[in-house]
Amino acid sequence: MKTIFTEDHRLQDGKAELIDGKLMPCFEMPRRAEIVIARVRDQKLGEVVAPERFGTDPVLRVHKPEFVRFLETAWDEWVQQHGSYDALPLNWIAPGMRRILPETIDGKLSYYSFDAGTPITAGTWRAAIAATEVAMTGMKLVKGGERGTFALCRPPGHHAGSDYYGGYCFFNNAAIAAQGFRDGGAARVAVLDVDYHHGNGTQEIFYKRDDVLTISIHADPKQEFPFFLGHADERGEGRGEGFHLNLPLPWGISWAEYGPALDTAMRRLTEFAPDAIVVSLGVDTFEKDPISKFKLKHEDYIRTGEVIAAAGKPTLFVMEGGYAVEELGVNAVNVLQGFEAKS
Ligand code: FKS
Ligand code: ZN
Repeated sequence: MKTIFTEDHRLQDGKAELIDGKLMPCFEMPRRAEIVIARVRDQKLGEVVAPERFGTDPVLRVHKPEFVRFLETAWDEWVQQHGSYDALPLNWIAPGMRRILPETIDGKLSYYSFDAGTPITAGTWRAAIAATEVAMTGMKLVKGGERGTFALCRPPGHHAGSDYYGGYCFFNNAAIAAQGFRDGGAARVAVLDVDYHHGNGTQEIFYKRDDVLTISIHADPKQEFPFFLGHADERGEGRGEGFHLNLPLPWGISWAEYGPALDTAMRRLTEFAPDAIVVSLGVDTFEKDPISKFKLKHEDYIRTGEVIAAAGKPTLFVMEGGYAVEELGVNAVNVLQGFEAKS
């Protein structure tokens, strides 16, 4: 299996995030991708290729132009106002308030974000664009006939909505690739999100559509970030009704509960008969993940890959979360090797 990777991910290197009431070193760090690419090479998974340039066109297919422009200029506006250190928002809209775009950078950060865990840095724009190009290059390879391809994206993407960022995500790499498959001629595309956290951005982007089936298996939002989306009764809207599936699971579960949820997801996915699958591949479901509360083990990732392969569809894996940094490579590559074993 080919892996798409670029060193440009290093340009996103935030100092701190607000977590558990403390300003702590960012869990979403460059070393994450370095560990994964090292394991890809070590296991001889396949060729590692650099992304092609796509620019902002594919990004604008799923994100609003004013949001894209905001991210392009946010760092410069922040530096002008405050100086050269990471930008974090401080407050957000509440029901009854009005979502009117403020003129100042602090207001714009609040308008376009949903948490204080996602610093905008000097290199955020370039790293985030590079990650979308990694996903798009992977999409092109799968479209060209590859059975499976790994887009080693960083920063991740599944929390980013059509006009907001947060949860370490700026652009929704998986959604951009899914839309890329559609624009490249696929009639139906499925996005399967196995990250521990609900893929709220992906859900929002495709919620009213019946051409992209979205499925997310995640920690119940009654207990876990992002809290305000990801419940089981969210099934899509309008034409999209029945084309979104949330499978929330409680804290503490292991493969005994996860396996059946994955089977349910794959049954719905197979019934949809997509031309391609995009997997939002988060491995923060791991038992030793420092910010998560599922209990999956190394071997469960092999099983996950096998189960996904059984659908028999061209598949693009897009890297999302995972914070047990030293074990990220093993877990992510286990999924890919499980997939290859059953392809
Ligand atoms: C825990 C607070 C959690 C933010 C968690 C972000 C998770 C990001 C992710 C992604 F794939 F996008 F990277 N704060 N007490 O893993 O879903
Ligand atoms: Zn996650």
